[in-house]
Amino acid sequence: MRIGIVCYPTFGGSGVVATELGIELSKRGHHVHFLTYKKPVRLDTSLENIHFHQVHVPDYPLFHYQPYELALSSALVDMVRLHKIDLLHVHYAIPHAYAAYMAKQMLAEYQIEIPIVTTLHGSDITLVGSHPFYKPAVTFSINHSDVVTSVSSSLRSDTLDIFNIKKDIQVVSNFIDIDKYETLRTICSRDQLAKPNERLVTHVSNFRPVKRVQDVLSVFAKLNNEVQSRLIMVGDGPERSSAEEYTKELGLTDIVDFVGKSNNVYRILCSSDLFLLPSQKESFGLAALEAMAARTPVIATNGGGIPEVVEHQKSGYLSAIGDVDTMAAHAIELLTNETQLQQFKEDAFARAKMFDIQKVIPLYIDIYKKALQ
Ligand code: GMT
Repeated sequence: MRIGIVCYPTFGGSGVVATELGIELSKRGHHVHFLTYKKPVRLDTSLENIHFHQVHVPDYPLFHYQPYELALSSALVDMVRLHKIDLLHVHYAIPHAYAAYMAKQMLAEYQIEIPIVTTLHGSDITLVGSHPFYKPAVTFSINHSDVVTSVSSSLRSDTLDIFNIKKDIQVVSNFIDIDKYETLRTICSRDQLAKPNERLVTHVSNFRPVKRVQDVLSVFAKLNNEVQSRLIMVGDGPERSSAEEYTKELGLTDIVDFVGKSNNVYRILCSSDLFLLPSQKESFGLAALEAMAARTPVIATNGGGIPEVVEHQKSGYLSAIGDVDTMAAHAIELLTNETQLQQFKEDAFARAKMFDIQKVIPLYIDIYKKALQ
């Protein structure tokens, strides 16, 4: 098949999922054409069967907002015609499903019928798409996709609750390349990250308000009162400077490292004893799954799709949003009992294996085949 993938090229989970999906499809002989405004961070364009096309939005001073959807839908038309694309898979409804719908209409003028598969990722539904300014367009684009998938059951029910959806939504969960994690394990080294007597705790996110990064620091402060630890904060975003300020207020600057965005998260995760994800909302929590694939148990909140990934009291612990005392108590319990910690690490890995890419890709291939019929 010749598959066009539209996604965000940034470090966010939806872009990562789209990229990993495209790479795996290319390994299986499909031609995958990525169309985004920048090369996706995890995409190696030298790989066989992988193609990257960039959306350019010319700047024109009349426009207060440059029309990205227009440029994207035009680029989709060109890409589909030139490369004889069979199917478009768009990740994140806004504005990708909308632009794909427009492209589909334009392509019909050339007697080209192109199926659109839309994957909903979370914030496109629960945080952004539900805003009254976007809601009619998002509802329309979902209803006019040929196939709609969501990354968790929780996101599926949120979508059905928030929008007037007339389409079936299939749950295809996010995934992880377990083999890659197992290979990387052989080069895992903790020495430069923490001292031998420190427990290593990690948080990875885009530092948006929904991630509640202050809770990460509050939990860590309470943990560190009992267990000598170090926290690595990976990522960047709007809450980073306030988090750094809060770190100073807590007097933790020597043991909290803000390392910014990283292409090498695995190096940190594989050495970590614990991963913190106290988000207000997660449709899935890909960051938690990546931690678990690196054998790191997770302390997270119990809302959204997280319970579909992390099993409470097995691969981690789940608590109510903002309940930093309970999260800290769980962290202390786990990090003061080596036998239990090792068991949680094994259980986290066993759970992650259930989301192996090899199990999930056939589901997408099946969806593509049905859409093409
Ligand atoms: O807000 C983010 O974390 C980024 C966002 C994205 O689009 O990349 O993440 C969403 O999609 C991820 C991949 O499917 C999910 O793992 C995240 O849980 C989801 N974020 C939210 O629902 C807030």
